[in-house]
Amino acid sequence: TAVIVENAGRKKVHRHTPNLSMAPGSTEKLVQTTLEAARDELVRGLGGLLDRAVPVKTDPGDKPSDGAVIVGTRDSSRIVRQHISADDLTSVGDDGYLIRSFFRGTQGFTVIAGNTEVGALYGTFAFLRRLQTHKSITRLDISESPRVRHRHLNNWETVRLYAGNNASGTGGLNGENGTIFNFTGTGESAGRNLPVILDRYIVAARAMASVGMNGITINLVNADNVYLTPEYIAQEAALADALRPYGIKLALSINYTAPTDPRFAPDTLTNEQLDPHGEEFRGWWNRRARLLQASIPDFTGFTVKANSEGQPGPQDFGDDHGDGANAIAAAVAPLGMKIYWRTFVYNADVDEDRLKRAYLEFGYINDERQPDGTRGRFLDNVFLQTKNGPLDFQAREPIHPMFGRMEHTNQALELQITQEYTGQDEMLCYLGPMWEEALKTDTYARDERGRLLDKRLMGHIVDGTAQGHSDTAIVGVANLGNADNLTGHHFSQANLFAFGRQSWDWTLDSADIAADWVRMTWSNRKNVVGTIVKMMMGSWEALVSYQTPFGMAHQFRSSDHYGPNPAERLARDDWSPVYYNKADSIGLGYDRSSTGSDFTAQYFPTLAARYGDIDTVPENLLMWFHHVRWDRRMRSGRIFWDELVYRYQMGVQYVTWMRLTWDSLQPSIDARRFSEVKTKLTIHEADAGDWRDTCVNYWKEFSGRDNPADNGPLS
Ligand code: GCW
Repeated sequence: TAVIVENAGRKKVHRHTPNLSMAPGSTEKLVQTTLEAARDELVRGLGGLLDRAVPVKTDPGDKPSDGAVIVGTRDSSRIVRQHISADDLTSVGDDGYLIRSFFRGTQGFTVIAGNTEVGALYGTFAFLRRLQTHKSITRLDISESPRVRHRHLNNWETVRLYAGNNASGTGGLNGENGTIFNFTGTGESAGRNLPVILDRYIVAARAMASVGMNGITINLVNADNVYLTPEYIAQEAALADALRPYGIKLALSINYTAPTDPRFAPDTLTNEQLDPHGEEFRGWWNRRARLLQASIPDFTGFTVKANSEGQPGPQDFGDDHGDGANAIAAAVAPLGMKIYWRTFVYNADVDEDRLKRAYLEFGYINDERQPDGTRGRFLDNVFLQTKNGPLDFQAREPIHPMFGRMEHTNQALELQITQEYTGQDEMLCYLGPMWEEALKTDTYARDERGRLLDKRLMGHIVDGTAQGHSDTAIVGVANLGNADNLTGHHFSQANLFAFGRQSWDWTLDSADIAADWVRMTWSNRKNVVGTIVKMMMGSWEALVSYQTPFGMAHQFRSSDHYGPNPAERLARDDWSPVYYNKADSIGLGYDRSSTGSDFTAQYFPTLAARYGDIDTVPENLLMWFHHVRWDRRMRSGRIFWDELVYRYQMGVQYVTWMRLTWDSLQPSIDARRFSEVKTKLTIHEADAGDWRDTCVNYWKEFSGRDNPADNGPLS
């Protein structure tokens, strides 16, 4: 075996931070070109997997040696030019790759080729993944390209960490797994702040590239303007330089009223000058964007949370989301940048039902007829970024009704990888099946003449094939932190991995993804793979069962979004668990059918009818759409109350089973990670029990019923 990479360092990527350097004592290496990164991955990966040193050749001579692996583009590599036609390569697009086996007599070699160097890097990782997961690497004829163009992380990171506070930063969401990028370098990390590059930035970049992610918005959506100051831009440029070889481009979250921040003096605007149609506002954003582009030439644009949860926005000045988004988009369009405008809005004046508000604030802008006869007011370089469900990353939600309804607008899907509402870094919860369920949900979308679309799963809407969009995006709220394993809980890595794979190809099976991950992370032994995959595949449904069964939503205590507090009443109705559970002596759940808020009418007719009728709504979404009588007969034959209690108990029992099952794996798992996961599972089991007991005891006050007889003792 040899690794052959011709001209790996030929096209030096221009660095904008002349003294870019790794922190002292680093084990990672800074590479300058993507082909250097691919070469290093092969050397490291093959060397480790085959347990022997693998030589690198830059000039293969006439014939590649037996077992050689050649990586490149037609431009960089003579062997690629000789073996892969331009047409074949063109068919996989910018980010795709081909992996092909070639034979000469008894000798063979493998060519990994991309149209671009990044494509070749993705192919390299895919090849290593095959090897690592014990799939065949002979007779390969693989052709792959992503279904979605922009596969980004949103890194909810604050300048300061709000330890333990869920609402403001990643501190609470990731538990002890604190902030990944180090801008301020105080205390222990003094001298280790950007522009110094820490190992973990490169590790994260490699992890992201290994599953095809190609962008990251580095700061929290409740944006601090400091990220737009020259001091920070210099640091961001260093980060961009370090991540660039891995195909990862930077973006920033911004605050709509940043132009009025005195920190930018003398370049500041007054409130009156924030008019989105005026030159001042657009000029300001254009100047900031140019400043960014001067240091980060491939800077991709801005993520905006506006008029949401106290963030300022165009509505504060009598303008709407279309005016605001288009103003900033127009300002940055000449620079090739995009705006990811979030639709996570829920202004209480819009409607009594929080779930209806986003569509009411955005839908009409999509429908609006334009002077040139076309429809949809949002500019082409605007993405509306929408969470998978209509509420807020609950463990099970119906799909957001805006998917399919925004046909004249570019839409980005936002998923939450960090487990804010799914156990944070304490609970083992594999989210692949949740995303698969959402992406493969039939929207029953129709065209303007009322005909059902052929391709109409949520994934088809997102990948553009349903309604003919060429610019497409999936964004994941990241769970990266400063823990050695990047994610805190070892099993949270699986969610980062799955996000990458599913944003590349949403049609993948989440169980297959889990199996790959287990093989790459824990072991290739059949019984270990089978056992861990089984644990993972049921873990999300178990969490749904002990937290929010049958479509119960948002019963989290407000202090940390981790534990339960179904009785909580907060200043805002729509933050209060009681608003969602609507517990009374009759039953439980929120009537959103035509007899209630009529939220169901926002779905296309087939889904609206299905969800709106208590007899046809899937039971796992029951309480999202209906107030369910305690004595309602469920499909199992049990009454709702009994089934509900049973479901809570089942969820907890699954966690007990996971804990015992993990114990049985001790001989096959290294001691450190075994005990770290074991500790987490013990906490997980206790906290799942707390969810069951707190919720069931509270519901009892309304149902007046006791534990069902066949349910065994609840503690
Ligand atoms: O899930 C909620 C979180 C907030 C977050 C908000 C959002 C950063 O509790 O912390 O704000 O969603 O998506 O904007």
